[in-house]
Amino acid sequence: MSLFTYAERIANAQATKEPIEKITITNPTLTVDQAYEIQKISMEQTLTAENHFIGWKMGLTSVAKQQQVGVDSPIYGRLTSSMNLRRNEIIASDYIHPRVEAEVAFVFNKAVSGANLTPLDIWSSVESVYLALEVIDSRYQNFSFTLPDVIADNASSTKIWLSAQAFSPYALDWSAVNVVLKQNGEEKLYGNGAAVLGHPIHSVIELLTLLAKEGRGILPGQLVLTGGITDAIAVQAGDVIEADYGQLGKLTLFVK
Ligand code: 0L1
Ligand code: MG
Repeated sequence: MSLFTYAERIANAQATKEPIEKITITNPTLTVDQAYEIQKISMEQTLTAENHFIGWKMGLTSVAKQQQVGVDSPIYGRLTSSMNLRRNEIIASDYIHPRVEAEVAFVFNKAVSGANLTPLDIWSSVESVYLALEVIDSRYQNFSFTLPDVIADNASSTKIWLSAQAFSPYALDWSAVNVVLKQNGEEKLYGNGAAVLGHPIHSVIELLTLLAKEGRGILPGQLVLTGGITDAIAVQAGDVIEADYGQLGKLTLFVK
């Protein structure tokens, strides 16, 4: 099967909400590079005048998630404008098995590129930081995949809900942010910014290192979702999900 065919199968699973068998069942030798190519093909096919590329997301940024998939490096996915929710609401039946996790997102106002940069190389390009809820939804049966599978599936990217308030990158130490993720008022998960590779800025360093292999970087205006501070929580119709970031505020997502 060609990489184009795999890209089509993933896009079809998303459109029909019929999960597919992971690619590595039939193609166990699928490489990480081939998987990124599948991601690129499938995501480029979604681009239109109304759905444009807005940035990147990092996934598998916590040790717990990496252990789950048996890897020691994070992955990236592509974000497009149609993923950016206009209201803090999703319809559960629009997805296969949606989950929600709490993150922080950086918006850049200057281009930055290169492998193995330091935090200092990056901070001057960050315009602002937003609190973020990410909705993820694997297009694979049982949310089960290997590393190449999940890369091909655009790192399970689905939707994003950002805080209305933009914070200065220097407002606080983003590794010290504590988040409580509540489901219908019940505290379900706890997280700390340090869960994201020690500090969310390290997630950007990893992203830039991965992008540098392809001669790419982050451009002005682009958004980077840095990775789960909390683990992801499975949601269903009727749920109200709240991420409480303490003094920074709260984000709420209604699941209809
Ligand atoms: O945003 C994420 O960390 C998801 C990365 C892919 C793994 C998953 O779907 O849980
Ligand atoms: Mg995430």
